[in-house]
Amino acid sequence: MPTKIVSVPIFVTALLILTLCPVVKGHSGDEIIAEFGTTPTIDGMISVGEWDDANNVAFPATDGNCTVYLKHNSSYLHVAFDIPDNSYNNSDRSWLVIDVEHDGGTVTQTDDIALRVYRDGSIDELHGKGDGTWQSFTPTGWNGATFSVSTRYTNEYSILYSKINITAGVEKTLGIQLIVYNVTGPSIVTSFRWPSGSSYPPDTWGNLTSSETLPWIPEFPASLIFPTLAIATLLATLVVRRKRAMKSRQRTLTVIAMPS
Ligand SMILES: [Ca+2]
Ligand SMILES: [Ca+2]
Ligand SMILES: [Ca+2]
Repeated sequence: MPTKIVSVPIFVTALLILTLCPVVKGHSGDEIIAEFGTTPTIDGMISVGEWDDANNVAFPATDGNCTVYLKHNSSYLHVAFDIPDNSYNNSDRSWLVIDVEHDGGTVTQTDDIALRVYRDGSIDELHGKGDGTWQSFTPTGWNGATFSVSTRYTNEYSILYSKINITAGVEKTLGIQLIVYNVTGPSIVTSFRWPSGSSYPPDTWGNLTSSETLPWIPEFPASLIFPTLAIATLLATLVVRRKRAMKSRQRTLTVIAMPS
């Protein structure tokens, strides 16, 4: 039947379009989606164009809005902080806080980690102890760098998937909190946080996810979409024609086999 011949390729094409087009999702509230992007150079500097393909959030900080960029490259989560801060202190710093198991709670657990990059270029790492305090660990599985001028500093992070229990291609939501510390003396620290109103309990942190259709792996290159659709349609057409030919041959054989 002619209708069936046409409908199969159209069905395959429609299925491919649905599979290849990412679901559009808003970036409102306390959720960030890290989309696939180019791999940045972790030198502390946000170079021209280097983070243009990242999603970002902004929140009020020391001397203006801090902007934080997030993206991934199918092996690493990449994060950059751009922090306006007119008062240099070695201990000015950003915090990238992650609830790896996304299990919330009122105190940080051992899966909750804080990765920190200081304005003087040093880095350190904390893990929750489960008793309301943090414990210091040697930084492993990630790298960070800083770049500072008189009016601001920028921090870049590169975190290996295995550090935060991400498997490429598998959906995973992380808890996330972004913090900026402005240090103006031996014990004077002002902190700024995203999500707004978040604090120490992981229950107050936001969510970090990746593309729903292709979680934590590269987006399908747009340049390959139409060639792939064309090949799929051609293959579907060939399959249908082959089936038609086989049916036709069976009918012929049946006629020949009928007794006269
Ligand atoms: Ca850079
Ligand atoms: Ca400062
Ligand atoms: Ca946790």
